[in-house]
Amino acid sequence: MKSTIISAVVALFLGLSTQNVDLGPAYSVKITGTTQWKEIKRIEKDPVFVEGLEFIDDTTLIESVGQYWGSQIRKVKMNTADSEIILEHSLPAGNFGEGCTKFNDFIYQMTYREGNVYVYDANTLEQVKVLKMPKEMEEGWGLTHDDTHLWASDGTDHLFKIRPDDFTVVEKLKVKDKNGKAVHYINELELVDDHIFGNVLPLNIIIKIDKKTGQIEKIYDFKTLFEAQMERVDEIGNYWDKTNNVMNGIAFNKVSNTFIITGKNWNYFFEVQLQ
Ligand SMILES: [Ca+2]
Repeated sequence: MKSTIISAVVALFLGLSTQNVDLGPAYSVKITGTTQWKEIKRIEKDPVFVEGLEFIDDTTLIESVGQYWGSQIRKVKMNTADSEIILEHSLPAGNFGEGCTKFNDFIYQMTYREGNVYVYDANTLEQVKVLKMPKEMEEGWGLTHDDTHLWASDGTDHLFKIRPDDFTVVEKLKVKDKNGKAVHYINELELVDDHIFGNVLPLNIIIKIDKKTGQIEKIYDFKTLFEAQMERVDEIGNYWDKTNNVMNGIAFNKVSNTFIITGKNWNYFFEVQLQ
């Protein structure tokens, strides 16, 4: 997710579905976390509206770009100090790109409220087919996968285990904190072994969720990375919005055992190690 106000206006203008998650309460949510992580380095990136991020090999990311203008799926090569787009594919007009993940030979990319799931050849990014978003999900937000299934978020307090062949839901997992309280607005996802990591809109935090129980085991606070990004705001121009351009994008590199973290219209991929 989401540029709330702008996309709501654009969605209205385009006559798109108005059935959606009410994001207003998200902006009053307060969740505190730990700073038990360390920054390894910063890598320059093209500032785009990141809605999905995942490594497909140890130096290449897939990145989903959202908004009702310029939505894309792309491959990004990670160099030592910067990054470069090596392949890109634009979505049809009126489709807002959301979570993306690679499973077997295909890359899946959800859309926000348009009901489409685009499936691409993982090598060429050519569109192979279009599936439909499941009726159980209110919207398309984050997407990741394990060895057998895809896992998605829809902006609520649930994660959805999904069949890769037809994108139907086989399990709905409620996410709750240590006091049993539901945690909503779960956004971009990353699955590592038995855990799913998720951004929570609009907070600059990442929650670590037990994939079997939905229990949140740890909450990481990355406010200082957001503050580092704020120092680059002048370069972004007038489409920078402190409320909307928050952290969104987690990708695990199993070779280095580190995570890449970024955000909407951020200038950096931050490489971090979680403890
Ligand atoms: Ca991810």
